[in-house]
Amino acid sequence: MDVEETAQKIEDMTIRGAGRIARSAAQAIGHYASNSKAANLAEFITGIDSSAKRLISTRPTAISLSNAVSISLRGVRDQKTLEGARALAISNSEAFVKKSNSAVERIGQNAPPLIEKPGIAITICNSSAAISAMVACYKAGKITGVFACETRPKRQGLITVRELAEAKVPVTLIVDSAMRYVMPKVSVAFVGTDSLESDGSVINKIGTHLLAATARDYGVPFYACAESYKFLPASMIGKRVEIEQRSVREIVANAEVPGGVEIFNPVFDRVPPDLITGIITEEGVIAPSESLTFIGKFLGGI
Ligand code: RUB
Repeated sequence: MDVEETAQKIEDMTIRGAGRIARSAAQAIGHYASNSKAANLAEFITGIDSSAKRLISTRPTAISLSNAVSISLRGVRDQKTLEGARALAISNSEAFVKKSNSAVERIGQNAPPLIEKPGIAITICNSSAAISAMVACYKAGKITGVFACETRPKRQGLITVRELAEAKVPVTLIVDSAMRYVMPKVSVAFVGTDSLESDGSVINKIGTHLLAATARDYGVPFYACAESYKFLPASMIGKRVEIEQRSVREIVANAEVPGGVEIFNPVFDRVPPDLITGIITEEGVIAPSESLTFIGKFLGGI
């Protein structure tokens, strides 16, 4: 899929979820590199730079998107020939997609040993990494089922229940505000991660902070599942992840509320590190306080 089509699909959320967004952006860079009709290296670099800019502009919160683009462009500008630059962009983007897919699988493998006593899990939104963890835990006999929050306003919980049901994991759909009601029955929370900051804060779908606070109130361990490329390296120097606001029409249709009523639709929130039991990455499970060291070790050069 070319850059513009990919960008539009990310904007309208046909492609969504931080990992999928990242993989599609890398593939779009690869597509540009394979199909560019640039006459020389300078033209190729200009084209790839504007492709990168277009892709990164689509959604602000998923740092995986800009990291995927940076990783796909690594070393490309230093190439001496057009063909060298083309080949490197293609191989970088292919390697990123492969690594990203295997990271999701490895996150799944790292989850079951964390659970001592089998019970019910809870999740919010739709995350390929969290699904991988929950499916692996179910197969290992570590969870007996999942409560999936509906996730207003876009109801990504419906995708989660479909994916879990397809994987034969018993799943119960609840509205978001039922999370506290069911929490006494829950043994573990697994959520995905849109982005991470160096202090160990996890940014994920709106409601994730509420879920983490509720889990803490009931003594339920709360795990964020995150591929290493979801960290924002610039958070080490104080930059924070921008929280995306989307159209209010995702919440209500035009005539549903009187004119003059303000509607606010922030779609992510930030879970503070003290509410997070652990971050499950493909490189192992870390405490939020280990995030800084983790970024230094695994994200050098972004
Ligand atoms: C998706 C969301 C997901 C993370 C992680 O939000 O918050 O939990 O992106 O997903 P949206 P994954 O639907 O607005 O993109 O583990 O698949 O990367």
